[in-house]
Amino acid sequence: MKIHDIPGFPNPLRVRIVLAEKGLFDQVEFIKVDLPAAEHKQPGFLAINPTGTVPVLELDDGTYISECTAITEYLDNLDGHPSLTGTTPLEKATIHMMQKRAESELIDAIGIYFHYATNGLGEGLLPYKSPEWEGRTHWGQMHREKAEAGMRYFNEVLKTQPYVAGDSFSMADTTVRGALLFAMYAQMPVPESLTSLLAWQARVDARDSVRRALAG
Ligand code: GTS
Repeated sequence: MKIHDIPGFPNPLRVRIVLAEKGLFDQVEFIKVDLPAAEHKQPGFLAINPTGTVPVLELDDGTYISECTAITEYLDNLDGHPSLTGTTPLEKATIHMMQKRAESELIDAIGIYFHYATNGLGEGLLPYKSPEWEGRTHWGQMHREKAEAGMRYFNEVLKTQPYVAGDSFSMADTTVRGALLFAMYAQMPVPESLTSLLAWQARVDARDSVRRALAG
């Protein structure tokens, strides 16, 4: 298997944590995609993921799977013992619900803020981020506020349970962790008042898998 991504980046981190959780980190080949140079917006990459985003999983038979949730489902179920995506109908539904909230309210919102209201990844990618659009900064700022509200929401969730989708570490936690990495790059750190979210981050960062994935 191959993973097309770039180390140290937020959405790639989500899948790298999954690889480490499943003991697969050393069994995949990582192929670096140059995001600042907009390699992911060129025809060669768009042929493997028309959405133009990383990460992408490439299977040995040439199948390409994009979207962190889809990649996670695949990797988690390979050994027949899913540990990150749930086993009962209720677990599966809850994990997907919470991870979707983490995408929409946090990681995607931070991404929009980063790419539209700041310099983002710089000149190479700017042409793909609507540089002529007058409303782009305002739109970006709106998403920063959305992400700040998302942080407050997850802080409330984590007041009453140890992990984002309940009692166990799951795919939903990988999404929130990726989001907080993105928040750091976007210079919107978690406010000190959100103590449950910060305690969760410390707890999650103590996991071997997360340490490994953060190391690149
Ligand atoms: N929903 C996608 C997924 O789950 O894979 C999101 C993927 C995504 O947005 N990836 C970012 C990307 O490729 C990488 S990162 O910024 O999170 O590290 N962005 C490219 C771009 O041009 O915005």
